[in-house]
Amino acid sequence: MKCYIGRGKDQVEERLERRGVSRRDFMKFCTAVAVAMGMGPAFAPKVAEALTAKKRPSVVYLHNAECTGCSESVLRTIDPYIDELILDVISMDYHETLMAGAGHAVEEALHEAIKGEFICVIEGGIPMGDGGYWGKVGGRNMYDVSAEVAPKAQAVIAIGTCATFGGVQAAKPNPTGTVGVNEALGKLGVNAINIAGCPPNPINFVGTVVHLLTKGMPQLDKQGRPVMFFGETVHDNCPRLKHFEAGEFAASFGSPEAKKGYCLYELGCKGPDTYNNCPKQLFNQVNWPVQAGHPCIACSEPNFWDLYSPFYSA
Ligand code: FSX
Ligand code: SF4
Ligand code: F3S
Repeated sequence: MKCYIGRGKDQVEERLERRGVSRRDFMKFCTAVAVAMGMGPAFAPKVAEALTAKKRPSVVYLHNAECTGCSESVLRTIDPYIDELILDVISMDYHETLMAGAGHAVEEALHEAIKGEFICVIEGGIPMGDGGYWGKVGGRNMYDVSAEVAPKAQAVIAIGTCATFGGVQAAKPNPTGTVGVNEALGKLGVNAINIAGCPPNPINFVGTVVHLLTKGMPQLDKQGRPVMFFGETVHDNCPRLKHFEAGEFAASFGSPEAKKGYCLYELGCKGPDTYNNCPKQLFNQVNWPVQAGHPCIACSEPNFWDLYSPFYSA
């Protein structure tokens, strides 16, 4: 999957156009990324420049213990072009679930990719129990693969709550001893940027890559999450907030009150405790859980399966 390293701006734009992504669509996407980064629309040309630069670091994308929902979130978008856009603007050189190749050929591709400069993206938690027996890729356990690749990277991005904090497989009793990337690899000097969320918003991932390319390491919160995306709670920006403040709560799903936009707190909403930008950066720029009538389940917080369940009670 050697893709676009060394390709110039014109080639990238030409390629996008062949796939039905006009310059206008591309700039719209760059504006959305710029706004999500808190830089304002005027930063969009810089985003475009970073994503179409002649020499971009390649991305090596590893999978560990998870559901692949993070990759799905990046790829299964309502606008058919966005997946092409993301794959075309990022130089994705190795991705375990998207590569057409298999076996020794891809093992070689991985070893080639990590000889140069690259950003390592890790999706999924790392099973540490029983000597790492619970998850293997190419005959090696997930810890060994990540421990070989991540310390060589210019930057490491943990994508999704499984990679950041362990996620669903780390929920009690965590039979596989799964932990997040920083817990597993911190002792090797890895300091991953945590793009939390189950799944995370793809804009937060692309925005992080753009930040690394244009301004270096973003400012992180105590949980290792970029403040530009995780600096405010879901509750802070929720369109139902005025009803919360007025004491207007929906008592059941699908009730007239729920439809009128009343607050979902009594149905279990964890928005007040959850740092994420969902209300501002809708998924696919279309919708997000609370707008669709479902409480926030704190999916971008550490140990949310244990700490925030049951999900449907206050
Ligand atoms: Fe799944 Fe990613 Fe959740 Fe985890 O997501 S959407 S279980 S965060 O690692 O694939
Ligand atoms: Fe806060 Fe949730 Fe109510 Fe929105 S629905 S105002 S996030 S408690
Ligand atoms: Fe997750 Fe809550 Fe957003 S459940 S997707 S952080 S609304």
